[in-house]
Amino acid sequence: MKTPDTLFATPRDHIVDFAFDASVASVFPDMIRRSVPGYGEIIALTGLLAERYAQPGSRCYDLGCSLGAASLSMRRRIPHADCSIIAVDNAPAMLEQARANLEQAPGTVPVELRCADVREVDIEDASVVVLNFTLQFLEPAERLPMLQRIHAGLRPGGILVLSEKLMFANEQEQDFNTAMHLAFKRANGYSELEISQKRTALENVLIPDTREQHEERLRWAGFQRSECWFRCFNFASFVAFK
Ligand code: GEK
Repeated sequence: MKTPDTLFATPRDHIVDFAFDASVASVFPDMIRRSVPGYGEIIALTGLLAERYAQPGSRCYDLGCSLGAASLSMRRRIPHADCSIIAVDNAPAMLEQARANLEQAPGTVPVELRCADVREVDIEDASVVVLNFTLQFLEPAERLPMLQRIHAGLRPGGILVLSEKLMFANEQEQDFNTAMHLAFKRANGYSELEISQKRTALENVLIPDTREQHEERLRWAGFQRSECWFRCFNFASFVAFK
């Protein structure tokens, strides 16, 4: 059974910036499912995207893999045994749990776990690269160089799957989506205290962009085309084609 997320349930005198430490790793599946509308769909459908776009003998990357959900989904679906998956995260507590999850569900495609910063990982001979709710944690100025490196490391015909929390330039759109996200978290049992303490902890750490910023940046990075293939309130996933 998933350990329930109660990390922000009791009042804190001082809220420090959110960190992916052992306490987060232990409740992560429950936390992300209750906080990100559409997370389960995005994970499952990432497997289908990998099934279609993984090329024989190529590498698939899961950058900011957390507990390895997207890697597991890709491994279930990739039809080429000579592919490999490289799953990267810089939080040792998250990777430790990812290792245990991957060992419990063996598959034919090998998965290499790397404890590293995604900004420093060489992307080579790739057909599928997944950035599932990770780009939003990089400094805004570091986002374009990251996408450029991914584009350079992809084979022709390869794809980037980019999932992110969105913000909106239009005030009414922002208000509607913020309100519905709040309703989603309340409906999943989070209290007002938990919601507001977590918001404070994430304030300086998770900086969202608008859909237009993402689409423009993907073009600047060299992708010939991108599509927003999934959206639920203020969460979206794009697929960008090389
Ligand atoms: C999923 N993709 O379940 N280098 C490496 N890892 C990083 C970096 C960095 N510079 N910055 C953040 N991370 C996952 C969910 S969670 C999203 C991704 C969330 C890692 C960080 O340690 C964490 O594990 C992950 O990116 C973000 O499909 O919690 O909202």
